[in-house]
Amino acid sequence: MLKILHLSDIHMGGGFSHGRIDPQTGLNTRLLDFTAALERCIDRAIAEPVDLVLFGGDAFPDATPLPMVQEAFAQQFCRLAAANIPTVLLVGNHDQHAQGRGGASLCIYRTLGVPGFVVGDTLALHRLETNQGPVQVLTLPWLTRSTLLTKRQTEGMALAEVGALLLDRLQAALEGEIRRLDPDVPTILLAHLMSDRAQFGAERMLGVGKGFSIPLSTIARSEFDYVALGHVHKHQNLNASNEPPVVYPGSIERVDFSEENEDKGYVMVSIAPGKRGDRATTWEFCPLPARPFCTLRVDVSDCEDPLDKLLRAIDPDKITDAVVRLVYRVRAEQLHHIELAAVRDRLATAHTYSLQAELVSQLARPRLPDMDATNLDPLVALEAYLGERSDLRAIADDMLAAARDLLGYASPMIRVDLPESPEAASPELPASVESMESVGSGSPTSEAQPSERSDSGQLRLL
Ligand SMILES: [Mn+2]
Repeated sequence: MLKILHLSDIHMGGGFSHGRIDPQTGLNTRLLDFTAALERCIDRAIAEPVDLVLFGGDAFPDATPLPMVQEAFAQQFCRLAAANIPTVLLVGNHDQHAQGRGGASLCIYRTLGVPGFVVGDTLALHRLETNQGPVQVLTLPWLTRSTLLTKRQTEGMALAEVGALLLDRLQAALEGEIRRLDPDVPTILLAHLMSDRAQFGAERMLGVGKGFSIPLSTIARSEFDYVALGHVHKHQNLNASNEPPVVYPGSIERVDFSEENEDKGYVMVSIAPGKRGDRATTWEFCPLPARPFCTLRVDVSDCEDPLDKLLRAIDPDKITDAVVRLVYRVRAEQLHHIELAAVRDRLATAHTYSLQAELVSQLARPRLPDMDATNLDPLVALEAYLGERSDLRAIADDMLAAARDLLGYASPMIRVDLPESPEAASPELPASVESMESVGSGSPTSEAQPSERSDSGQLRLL
């Protein structure tokens, strides 16, 4: 029986704004959390021991991690080399430089010749020797235009056409690799991609939009015993028949608030020996004790004693050691009734917290027309937003064009009817909401890194 540990989306060094400085080590506590989660995965791999470890990509938040972050990552994976456990490190979108080349933070393992380590930075078939005999791993790193197409081939093409061509090329290349497979050897596709069937948190829906995704039928092939994916942070199996299982293990720790309600963990896979078609694959999701995230939403705008309501909304026992965000709707004239020191005091059991006051102004007009946010098209939302922002009129068309490009739209815009000017807005519409935020800095302070914030639906890839 071939035993494999499959983990993905480590994002080590990310989410520092949710942590604080650990007084003992001087390191951000979220780095310690992510390291502890990775350590648990490696512990399990060694304790079993497994015959192979597959990493599905996105080691770090970007292509140039800090040396101490690189080191924390290397210290853990190095233990696999010491235990003679073959390991495949796949390059995800976060590991690539902007031009889609490289993945140097992982390629260093190949350069150094770490025994048993393979880096998947191209579409390639690797034959690995394990304690249970040979295994074939087909690596498919995050695909960009430049991976399979030259600039000249895509000149003048709309993004949707490029996407279709890219998919054609991928299918042809995959087909070529599949024909080379030895049917008597267990075979795994290890890929960092967005599948058209993947589900992800509602908050992320707006941000990720309709980027390039790969049909499940392209990857759920009977030639594979298991399809090991990375990219989507929510654990899921895309192929209910399990022939083969097509599994995202998800991230090993919560990267942001969109993962508040998701279990975090890794996957243990077993493949029985035999010929193609006879080999049965079983798998199991193994949860990790990720740090809890907790969003508290309170509307105090209509009450007499806003501080009391705010304090009662916070249960110190329920937020112990959690990363907390307290979002409260409040009227401007209530602000001076809210004694923030008392609120911070009540939040003291949290690991860290942030306070986000949403100002309700009674006279203002609505920011956006009433739209159903759950299946709101991002472009419609952007256009509606820009329609309300006369100060952005000069760059509105450029922003829309850029958004269309990012989202992969080729077709003309869907238009929504908006009032021509602010004066045209109906005074009966509900009050507007503005958001202002202060990051918790009571006893434990956090280093706020605005560029990293993604909880408010900013554009961001997984
Ligand atoms: Mn990714």
